[in-house]
Amino acid sequence: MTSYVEQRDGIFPSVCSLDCPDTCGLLIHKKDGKITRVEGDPSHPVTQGAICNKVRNMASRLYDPARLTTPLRRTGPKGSDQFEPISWEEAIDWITQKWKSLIENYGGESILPYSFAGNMGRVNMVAAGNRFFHRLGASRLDRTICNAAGNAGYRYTMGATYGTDPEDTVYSKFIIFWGCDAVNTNMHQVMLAEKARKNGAQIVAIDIHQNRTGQWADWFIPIEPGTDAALALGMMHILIHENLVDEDFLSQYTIGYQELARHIQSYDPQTVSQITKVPVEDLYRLTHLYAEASPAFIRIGNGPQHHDNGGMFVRTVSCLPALVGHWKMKGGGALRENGDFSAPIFPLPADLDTQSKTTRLINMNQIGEALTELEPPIRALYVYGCNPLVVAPELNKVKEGFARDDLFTVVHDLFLTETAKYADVVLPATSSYENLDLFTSYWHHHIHLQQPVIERYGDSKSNIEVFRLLAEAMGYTELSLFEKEEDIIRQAIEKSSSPYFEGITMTQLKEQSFIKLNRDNGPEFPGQLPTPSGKIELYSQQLEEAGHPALPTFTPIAEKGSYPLYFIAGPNRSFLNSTFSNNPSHIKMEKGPFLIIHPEDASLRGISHEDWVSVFNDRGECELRAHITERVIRGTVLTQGLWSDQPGTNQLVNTLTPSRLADMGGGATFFSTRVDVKKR
Ligand SMILES: Nc1nc2c(c(=O)[nH]1)N[C@H]1C(S)=C(S)[C@@H](COP(=O)(O)OP(=O)(O)OC[C@H]3O[C@@H](n4cnc5c(=O)[nH]c(N)nc54)[C@H](O)[C@@H]3O)O[C@H]1N2
Ligand SMILES: Nc1nc2c(c(=O)[nH]1)N[C@H]1C(S)=C(S)[C@@H](COP(=O)(O)OP(=O)(O)OC[C@H]3O[C@@H](n4cnc5c(=O)[nH]c(N)nc54)[C@H](O)[C@@H]3O)O[C@H]1N2
Ligand code: SF4
Ligand SMILES: [Mo]
Repeated sequence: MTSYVEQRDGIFPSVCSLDCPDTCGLLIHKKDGKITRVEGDPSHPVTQGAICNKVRNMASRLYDPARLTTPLRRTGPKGSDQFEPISWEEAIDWITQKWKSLIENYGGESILPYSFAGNMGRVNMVAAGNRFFHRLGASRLDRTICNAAGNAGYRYTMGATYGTDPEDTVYSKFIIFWGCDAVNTNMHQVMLAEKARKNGAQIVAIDIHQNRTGQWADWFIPIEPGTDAALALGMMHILIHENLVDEDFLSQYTIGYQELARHIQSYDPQTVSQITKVPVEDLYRLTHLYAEASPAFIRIGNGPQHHDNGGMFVRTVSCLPALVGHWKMKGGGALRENGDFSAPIFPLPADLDTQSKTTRLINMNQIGEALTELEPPIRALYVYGCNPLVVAPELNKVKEGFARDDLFTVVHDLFLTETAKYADVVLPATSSYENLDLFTSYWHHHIHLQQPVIERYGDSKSNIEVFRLLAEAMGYTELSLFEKEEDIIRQAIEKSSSPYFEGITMTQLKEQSFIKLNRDNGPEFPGQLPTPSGKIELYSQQLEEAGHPALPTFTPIAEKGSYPLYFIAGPNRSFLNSTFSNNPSHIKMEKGPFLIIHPEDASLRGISHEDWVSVFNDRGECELRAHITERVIRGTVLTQGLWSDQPGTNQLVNTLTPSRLADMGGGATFFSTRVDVKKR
């Protein structure tokens, strides 16, 4: 059969590779070998033919004239955009000579890979780099920038990131989007909730500003940043006092109810209302609607876990469905993520699993400190699928680290990103549409095979192709370092020890392009959970052993200090983190980075609508245009989108955010930032 790439015209199945929960099935339209249109696959049960605007316009990114076509060598100072083309042979030779000498003099731990989910393909994001850097003996990266605190918190309660099947949420009768801007960030959950609404469901959004999701919801509840655990504890207080709990469910499926019932006494509605600024009557109304719905569903967003107390927030909210017993009803429960259903499929191959020593682990949220303070120092970085000089916290420190003259940096990307400008060698990456890869979702249960649909762009290479070249030049001989994509994928799905993959074959996946995991094949849910007790842990001994309160608890966020405003810089609609922030087509859709500020906070500072303002704290400063609206609560300012630093701008929001770690999982605390604002 001719491959999709060889067929110059036609419509081909594909999958979105971006770090978005929806992992959409796509149809790629081609004419003369080039993509002319990208649409949602109408036959995909979750995508249902609908995709976001940013990916409908994917072709403008793929064919953006700024895309890299050859390897480059830096000729100007670090951070400049002065580079000259070199060949792949020269690039690989230079990198591996440098690494060999570093390994000989300082050991493999002097080298650090830095990567995240720019392309969610399991071969290119996970398997290839893990194998290669394990063989090299490099320092290990703790990949904590996204969801680490929240997932750690959820696991204390539920054992794994196992939540409601989102396709079942059409049966929910009461849906809470809790710190989740789903209209922008998880649009298919909105489509499913819309169906539920047609069947009588009510939709609530709890957020620090009335974003698009809050405007679409039936009821928007504004809350003080970082106080959500208190709100959930207040709900528990009312549920327990009014005996709205499901005692049968509690005795069969949970441990620690008696301890919890005593513990929540201190979270009476008045106290909780003072902490959260949610009026007492709203707290009662929310709790009653929640308990009386059959069933209720909570979509737990990523936002509130980007606070100092983010782990405990998720740990706490994830106890609520157990109190009312809604896990037993179709469409009831909660969903933080569902990634653990498809996670354990890429164990290290036997020929590499021979080293007894594990190397040092470096938290990616503290890359600035790691590069400027760590002993023995990191002397070389290999960055792929990630743009730390836009997305990592405490950017000025990160820049200081990347600017070190004695640091040898390689960046593999599709574009000359802010990070790539600090590289000694830049390598051009293929897009996911040029690769063979396996995709799993961290929200729904379908897995996808991406078969290459277009020719590679210029002289670009995929992550795994580069790792094979590097392995060869390093003189490594382990066969698993040279394994083909198809063999890695076949083994991952057909030899997986996961019950959810049982019966799925590569042949089937090639024919159908996506298949739903068999969730019912696993242990009974929520009957046999991977917690120490096998039950939902309202009381967690494990948490206590890790130095936290064993019961759900509210702890105020750490950063108070002398700056009067919270600063919350989250994602926007038209970018995917910093991806698209350098593409003129997508910048145009978004218009500009704005500072959203309450009228009273603006007038206190003499700021008018559309004024340019400086947002500042001890870590740095950035400049944004003020948008005055009552949709944001007083005392909090916010901005949306991780904008690149276009010439003449000063809009890198992470200049202001702290590299302090959250309470659990080494997670990031982007949203626990304090600032002040003044007219520029
Ligand atoms: N269009 C688009 N989609 C995306 C992304 C993107 O960049 N653009 N990024 C993807 C990625 S990597 C992720 S992790 C997800 C994230 O998507 P979401 O899960 O929606 O998380 P965020 O957008 O980070 O934050 C959600 C909301 O939390 C609110 N928030 C902040 N602090 C608090 C608080 O203390 N309490 C409450 N209740 N709310 C608070 C913010 O105002 C925001 O509206 O989206 C993915 N999808
Ligand atoms: N202030 C603030 N900061 C945040 C957040 C926030 O809400 N607020 N969100 C945080 C979150 S949740 C996340 S997940 C992170 C995300 O941060 P990142 O993981 O850095 O995500 P992107 O900014 O999308 O950058 C991905 C890069 O990978 C490149 N890429 C794409 N495909 C490939 C490929 O196949 N190979 C290679 N080598 N490169 C490829 C893209 O071109 C892009 O430059 O940002 C975090 N930073
Ligand atoms: S970014 Fe999300 S919503 Fe848009 S196409 Fe990709 S998976 Fe679907
Ligand atoms: Mo993320």
